[in-house]
Amino acid sequence: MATNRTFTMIKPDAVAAGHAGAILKQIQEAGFKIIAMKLTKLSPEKAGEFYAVHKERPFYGELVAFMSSGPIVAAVLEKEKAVKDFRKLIGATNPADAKPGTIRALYAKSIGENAVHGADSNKNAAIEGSFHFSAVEMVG
Ligand code: 3AN
Repeated sequence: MATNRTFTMIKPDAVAAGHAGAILKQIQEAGFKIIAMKLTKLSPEKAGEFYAVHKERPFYGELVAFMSSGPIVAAVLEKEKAVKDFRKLIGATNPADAKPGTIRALYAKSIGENAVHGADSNKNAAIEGSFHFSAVEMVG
């Protein structure tokens, strides 16, 4: 298949700072097609479930508290090599290491409050997309 899908969230820090529009513009200009999208707010339970893979990491509590602290924008994106190219577009987890011009270099405050999430594999993109959207909500 020539195109594939990835999953993203614009995190509470970036939504609260009013950067959602600029980030979506950058995502679209990089060639990603939005096939599902919503503004939503995760409960601590839902955020804990979403980040269950990080349960043993020292920052898990902080991550769950932050991700449930305010509205987020969740979206499924489609493009050739979507997962890989989106990780490139968002930049390194720590904004201090993110390349100039990447979304995290432009908008992230810290390694914890780092503006956007991007799925790290095709498998996780599918799991995370269906965590937030039903099949009929994906209109690509
Ligand atoms: P990425 O989001 O780049 O895939 P992961 O999967 O290592 O990075 O981490 C998931 C999320 O956990 C990050 N987006 C970030 O919000 C948070 N996080 C990662 N490392 C730290 C850390 N050392 N301290 C606080 N939060 C962290």
